[in-house]
Amino acid sequence: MSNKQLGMETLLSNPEVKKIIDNLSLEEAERITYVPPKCEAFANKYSILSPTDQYTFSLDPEVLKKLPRISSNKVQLISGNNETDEPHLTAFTKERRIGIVFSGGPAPGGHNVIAGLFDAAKAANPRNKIFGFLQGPDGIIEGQAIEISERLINANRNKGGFSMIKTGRTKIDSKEKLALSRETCRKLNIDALIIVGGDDSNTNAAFLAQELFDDRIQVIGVPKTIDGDIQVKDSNGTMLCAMSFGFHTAARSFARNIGSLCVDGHSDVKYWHICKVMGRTASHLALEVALQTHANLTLIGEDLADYIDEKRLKQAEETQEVDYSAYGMTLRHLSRLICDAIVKRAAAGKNYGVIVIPEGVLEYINEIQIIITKLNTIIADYNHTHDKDFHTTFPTLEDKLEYLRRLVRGVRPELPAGLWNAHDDDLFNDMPDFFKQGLLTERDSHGNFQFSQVETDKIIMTMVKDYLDILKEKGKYTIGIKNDYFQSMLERDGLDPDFYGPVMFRNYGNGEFLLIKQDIISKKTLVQTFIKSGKLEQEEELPPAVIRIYDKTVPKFRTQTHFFGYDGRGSDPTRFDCDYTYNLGLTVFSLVANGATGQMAAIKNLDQDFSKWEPIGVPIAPLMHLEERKGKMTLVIEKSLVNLESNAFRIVKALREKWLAASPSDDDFRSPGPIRFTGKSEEERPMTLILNAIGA
Ligand code: FBP
Repeated sequence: MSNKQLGMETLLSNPEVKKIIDNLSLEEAERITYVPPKCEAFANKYSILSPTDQYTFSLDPEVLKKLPRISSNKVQLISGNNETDEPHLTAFTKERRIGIVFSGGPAPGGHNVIAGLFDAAKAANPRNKIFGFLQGPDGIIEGQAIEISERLINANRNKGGFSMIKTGRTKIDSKEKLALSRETCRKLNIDALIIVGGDDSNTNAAFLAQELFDDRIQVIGVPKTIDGDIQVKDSNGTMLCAMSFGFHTAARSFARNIGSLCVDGHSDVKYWHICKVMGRTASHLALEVALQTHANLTLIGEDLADYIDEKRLKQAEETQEVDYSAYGMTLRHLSRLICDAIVKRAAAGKNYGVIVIPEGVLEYINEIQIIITKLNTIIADYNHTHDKDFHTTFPTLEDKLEYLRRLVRGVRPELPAGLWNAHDDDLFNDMPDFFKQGLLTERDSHGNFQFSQVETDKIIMTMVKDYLDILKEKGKYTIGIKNDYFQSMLERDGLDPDFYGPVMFRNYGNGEFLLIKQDIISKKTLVQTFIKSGKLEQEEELPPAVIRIYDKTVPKFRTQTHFFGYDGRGSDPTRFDCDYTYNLGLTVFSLVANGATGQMAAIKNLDQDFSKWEPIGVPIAPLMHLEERKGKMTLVIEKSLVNLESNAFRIVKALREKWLAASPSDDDFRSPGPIRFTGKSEEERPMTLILNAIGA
């Protein structure tokens, strides 16, 4: 130890050290001072709502029955005014107590929703109070809330996460929970409840709006989810809400890292990077990542569901039969498609690359979807008829499997006939344990299957590896050798390439990359081929340069797996998400101050320049449809999936071969770079939005 070493106390109190280890990084210190611009309507002192018949929806009859109080809501246009009449002034500036809650997974920008709401509420009446319910809907049920202070807001402006009040996934779905929520609102004298959440949470907001209508408690939803699957169009196809908040940031965050993996792969040329990206059902995030990075292969779940096996179809036509298995993707077939891509790149000398797999891809594989739906029903049935839930009663995989076996033997005759039969049991038992475990994993409080808990990538890639081994044995998976390289390596050792080349390669003299003959699958068969051709004597050895070249044709399939999800959800928001969420917060206050309920705050024209953004209120009830949840048909907001007719998807599809780059030309990767808060180098809106708006 040196004598000059400073004591720890002195070191820690050194101003330079203090600055370096401060919690607030330089980037965040700059972030919290950013003031998002306001939509034109909010540049005024007051805002008013105008219900419009310009946008119409078709209502599911079940909605009319279950949500009569809010089912006739219309789209509300919002405009600003610096002067207003007395009744509106009184209503707008009335003292209010507004509660806000985050529900579901975090999404970048949530803090700015609160900031926008806070600023607008205080500007309308400084006595207005905003309460944040803690840890999601549990905070409402249990009456746990904090008053949001200016100090708290200022420390969190433009920052990622939901850490200010945390979040949770509880659903307010029973009479008891509803009664407790009502009690909390009454105790706190809450005038309006704001639910910031995804499709399920906004569904919940609609039911709360219905239930709390007579208590005169307004309920407003805010479209949050990195999955990007809340998109609202009216029945004429006019886009009212093009994207939930958080999507842009999460996609940019994943793309930045996947872009770096493209660079790494392209540099050390030995790994296939397998990147699973979040998105429980919809593949919007994977699609945006594909556009941002040009990864070699991106699976889009919705595309697989639409898959038709032309070869099988043709065979069936010839035999005049109907082959139902030709429609829709199987796991086996999917693994074959991935192998095809890998084999093609290897033939062009590229035994490396990047594959993007959306976490919800299995939902689009027919055989798996059927198993998931059956298990949903079985688990829901068990929970419904027993005191202890399925997962507590059957803690281990073996316990669960035993219960399923009992079902085959008919222990629950109440279940639909043959719901779980011997065929299902066999199919299920053929799967690896980790997959079975994943499929049996606990459903979330909304009854959703938790795809993030399943090692989707492992399941697919295990099958890919197995099939690649078979292709390797058949001599079909081989690394192409650049012709120039072959020539120079042999000439360097004084050998004539034209003497050896035609014996070894199936395309010698034809093509930039030479492919080893299919029946040369080992050094032994290489030697035998030369002996057979008369260019090598028995007992004679092949020159080392030829052996070295042969070794280079033998592929090793090496993978590195990565999961992108939670990192993107916790990322600091892009400027797009900062501006979007702040204006959503302002919209929320406008809806509340103008007496709306059962509406979702939204910003129209997100695909256009900020000057064209229009705050609106979207009625939640018409967005609902019936869907299977926990084994029952339930009214929920319909998720928006990737539209296969959209520009964004069609472009990705058209460029698939180019980005696969299974050709002598270089890879086509694109590096999106980090999320940048300042400067002009970050695109202003999600690429998907910009592309889909072209020509619309
Ligand atoms: P929300 O729909 O609540 O926004 O959450 C989306 C999501 O991030 C999915 O992409 C992912 O499957 C899931 O949350 C993971 O949930 P959990 O946080 O419970 O692991």
